[in-house]
Amino acid sequence: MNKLDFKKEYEKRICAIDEYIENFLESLDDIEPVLKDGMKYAVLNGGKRLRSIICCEICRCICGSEKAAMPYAAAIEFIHAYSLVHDDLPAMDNSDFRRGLPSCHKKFGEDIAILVGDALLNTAFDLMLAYSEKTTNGLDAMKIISKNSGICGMINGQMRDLGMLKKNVITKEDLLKLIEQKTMALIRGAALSGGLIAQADSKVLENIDKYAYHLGLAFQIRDDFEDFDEDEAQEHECPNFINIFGENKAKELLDYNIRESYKFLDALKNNEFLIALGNYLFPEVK
Ligand code: GRG
Repeated sequence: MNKLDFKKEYEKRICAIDEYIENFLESLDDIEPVLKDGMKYAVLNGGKRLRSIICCEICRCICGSEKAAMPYAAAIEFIHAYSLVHDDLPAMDNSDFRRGLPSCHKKFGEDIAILVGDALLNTAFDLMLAYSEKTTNGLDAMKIISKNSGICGMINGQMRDLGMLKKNVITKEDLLKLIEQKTMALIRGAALSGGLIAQADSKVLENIDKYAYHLGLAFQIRDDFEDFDEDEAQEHECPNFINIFGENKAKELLDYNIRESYKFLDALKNNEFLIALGNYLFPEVK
């Protein structure tokens, strides 16, 4: 897929997810307008839609349509958005900006931002539940998303992250364990839920999981390279792949994991868009 076609396809997919999310949120009645505005602000303003697109695209590669995956993809975006809203709060990462705009608590106040995060998480499960009986493997898809975003995944990863701040020595194993849950788990949940809804067999699901594992790891290393530059500017050092593994090793790991992710995509038919997505996110890895 050439760059121009990819851009068009990517835009198309972002629009489809945003339209679904917007229509869904609009259809909810009797909600305090500020709560709905906060939810829309947190989920719709910018963002790459990486996890939801992966969920839909994996489904499309296997069964030819992404339609059945859409409610799950939207739910994953809700969960991702809630995690960002809560992560930005003063009690967590204390970030004033998100996606180039004031973070949710800066725009709406801390009290409302906490409720916006809660509402996004709860709504994600409402949405998945509404489809779980009429979608083949819908319940399994919901379970994998729940597991990967909850106390066996993202929430525990965030807890480990908080614990790191109190540790004097952080090992490579500590960092990997933290990232596997905080960042990679939701990406794996997104990919696997798409595969489950497409009724992929266990061998295909294994390949999908490995694809998402390697992509998720590379994604975090890239994020750490970006944070590392910011941290240097702030003269304060957070534990990340660059200061724990060293710049060269971190770069080597990033390249290795992207190449591995492509290997596991080979097992999927119609994988052109996902390969092009990898090239777009990591243009330096050939
Ligand atoms: C509060 C339970 C809870 C969890 C927070 C996601 C997270 C856990 C923290 C965000 C901080 C961070 C540096 C995460 C690692 C990489 C990451 C998830 C970046 C943001 O994801 P993108 O780049 O965001 O996909 P967009 O804005 O494109 O949707």
